[in-house]
Amino acid sequence: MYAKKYGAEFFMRTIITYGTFDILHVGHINLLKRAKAMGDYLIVGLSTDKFNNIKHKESFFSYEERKKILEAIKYVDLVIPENEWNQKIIDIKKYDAEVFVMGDDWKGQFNELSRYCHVFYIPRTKGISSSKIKRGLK
Ligand code: C2G
Repeated sequence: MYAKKYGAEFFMRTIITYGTFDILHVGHINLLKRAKAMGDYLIVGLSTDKFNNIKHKESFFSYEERKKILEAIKYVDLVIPENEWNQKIIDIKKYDAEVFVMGDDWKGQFNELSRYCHVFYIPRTKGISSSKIKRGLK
C-alpha cells in the first residue's frame, strides 16, 4: 500500500495476523516482533469474545482489555476485530496486506490465502501458552 509521510509518498508493506492474544506472553511478543520485521505496518485481527466462543476458547481478558494491551505494543500498528473465520480475504484486500503470518501450529490451515498475499507460518515459541499460565496459576 502507498502511504504519504512528510509529503513524500512511499510504499508501505502491510503485514496481517490474527489471534486471541489472551494473557499476553513472550510467545505472542515473539510472533508480533517477527511479523512486524517482515514489513512496515502490522495489523492484528483480534478475536472478539463472540468469536472466541466459536473457537471454543475462553479468554480471561475481554476483547476491549486485550485490544488495549495489544495497542500498547510497539510492533502493533492497528488492531481490528476478528469476528469470523472467513473475514481474512476481505481484510487482506481492504488493508492491501502483502503478508499473512501465523504461528506454525496453524501450518497449512490458511494456504488458500496465498492467492491474495504471501502466507508464512513461523515457529511457535516452545513451552509457553496462555492456557499453561492459567493452569499454573490455579
Ligand atoms: N503463538 C506463538 N507461540 C506461542 C503461543 C502462541 O507463536 N507459545 C502464536 C500463535 O501461533 C498465533 C498467535 O501467537 O499465531 C496468537 O496465538 P493465540 O492467541 O493462541 O491465537 P489462536 O487462538 O491460535 O487464534 O484466525 C486465527 C485465529 O484467530 C488464531
